[in-house]
Amino acid sequence: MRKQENQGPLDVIIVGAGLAGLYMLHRLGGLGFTAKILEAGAGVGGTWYWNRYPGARCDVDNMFYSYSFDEALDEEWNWTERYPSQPELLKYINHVADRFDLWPDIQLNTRVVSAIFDAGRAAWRIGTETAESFSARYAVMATGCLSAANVPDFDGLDGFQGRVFHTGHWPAEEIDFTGRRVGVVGTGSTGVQVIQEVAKQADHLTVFQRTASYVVEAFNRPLDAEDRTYFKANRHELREAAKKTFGGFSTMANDQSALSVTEEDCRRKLEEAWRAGGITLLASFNDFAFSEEANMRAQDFVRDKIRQAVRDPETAEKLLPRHTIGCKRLCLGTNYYETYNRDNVTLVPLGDEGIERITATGLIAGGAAFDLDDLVLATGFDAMTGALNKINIEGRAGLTLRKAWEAGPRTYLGLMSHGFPNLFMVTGPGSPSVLSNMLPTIEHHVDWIADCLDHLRRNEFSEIEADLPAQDRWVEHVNETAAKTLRYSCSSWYLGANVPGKPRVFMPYIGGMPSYRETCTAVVDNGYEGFVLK
Ligand code: N01
Repeated sequence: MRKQENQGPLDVIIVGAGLAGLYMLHRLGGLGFTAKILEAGAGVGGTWYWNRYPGARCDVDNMFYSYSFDEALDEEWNWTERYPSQPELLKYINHVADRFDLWPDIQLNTRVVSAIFDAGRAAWRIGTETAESFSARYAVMATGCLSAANVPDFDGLDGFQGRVFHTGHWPAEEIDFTGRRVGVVGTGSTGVQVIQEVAKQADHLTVFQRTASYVVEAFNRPLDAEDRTYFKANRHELREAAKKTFGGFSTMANDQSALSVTEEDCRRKLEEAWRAGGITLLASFNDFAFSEEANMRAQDFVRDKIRQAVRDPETAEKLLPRHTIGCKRLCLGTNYYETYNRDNVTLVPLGDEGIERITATGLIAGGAAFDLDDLVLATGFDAMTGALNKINIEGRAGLTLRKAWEAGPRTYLGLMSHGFPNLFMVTGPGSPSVLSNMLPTIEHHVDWIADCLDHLRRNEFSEIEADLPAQDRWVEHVNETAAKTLRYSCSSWYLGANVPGKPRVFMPYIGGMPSYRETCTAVVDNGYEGFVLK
């Protein structure tokens, strides 16, 4: 193992070369800071590098899921589909790295395992899996909200003789399922995408479903020259309008209660939103997230869609979700429910005992044995805190982030955590992050951090830290805001409920992007209120 102290201290080490890390590097370069990205993967792209499973695509319209910081980039890039596929996104991200000459400051194949704060020098020492060591005054964790795979501890998994894939670590080479009996575990956003594709290839596909999901129709389509001309001519207005919405998505929300209209009118409006396609269905009315009665109207609407799509009534019944709609993230599909009309697809709802065990040749669930050649785990992520907690982060006086967050994450604005000076997070817990359109949200955080570092340098500060009382007030506000919604009524990854033993805390901030942006701006205008600058 190499043990190496790398070149002299840098201004900033960025961990992760996804959409956040790359833009951070670009901004810092523009400000004249010395910075370097350390990236575990063999390429850039983060989420879009690792999640290469068949069917992987973004479920946000490309116009709103692309960088907005550079006019020429927008002008020259031509998206080909409404929802970009993983290969197209990866090509775009590589193009960004080329176009802005980012490669010289990106070190690939470098997994960061530790980050230790040296209080005497007010600097971070970053250690890697191969015992390399880097030093920088600031560290920016651009490690992603959904990047630490959740691999359930299934009894017997190691003894399975077939192939096992986790969707979040999909191999780079093409995987052929022709003639094979494939089992997919998990029916969240990822499972839904992978199931639709594997069903077309496998000899037989068995889907093991713990919780039935609400899947809305994508209505994906190829884009033509007219679409592109429209977007390029109107992109500023479209993006500004999107920023004023709760999640930064394309649709202006309807500020009307679902209960203020007749059931028929409610259905008409939902049908209109359904036909438009996309996960903004629930923006059709303003109280789906707050009122169980209103929520039931949307639930019934989607359940009826499922009954219409699935020919076998018994299978349809098994596919009907029963939880609050929107409590778990809505999934996006293209004829997902119709997949269960195929002769080569079987749905197996899991009972309370779940998957009992994996055998050498398949698995046992509900007392029945299923023979499988391949097992695909679409079992999600240790979300929001997983990637950070995998790194041994030690702040002031040896305090570890794992210890500081053992009862759930504690941050100020999702940007910093008390006890960890000069360490920033991009879209950390306590920020809208995963409840919003990630790209504008990433740009917002990166701009905030870059401007902050510039401010510190201009004013000759060498240290910034979240103030404890300010952080406590923010955490309370984050919790109070979530408690007013129906988000505690299901077992979602937002609550950490998918990972055994994880504290049940609603991790993202659910106050909406517009008010969050205003708060971040006000904090700066008030001299970085709630932060201690030294
Ligand atoms: O993960 P998930 P995901 N035994 O946690 C099941 C984003 N995303 O990778 O619901 C059996 O949602 C689990 O069951 P349950 C998006 O934000 C975006 O699908 O916990 N089953 C569930 O069905 C999304 O929300 C895109 O009861 C087990 C599934 O596995 C987030 O990523 C595409 C199990 C996991 O679903 C995560 O989605 C894809 C066990 N032990 C994802 N453990 C875009 O298009 C878990 N499950 C942008």
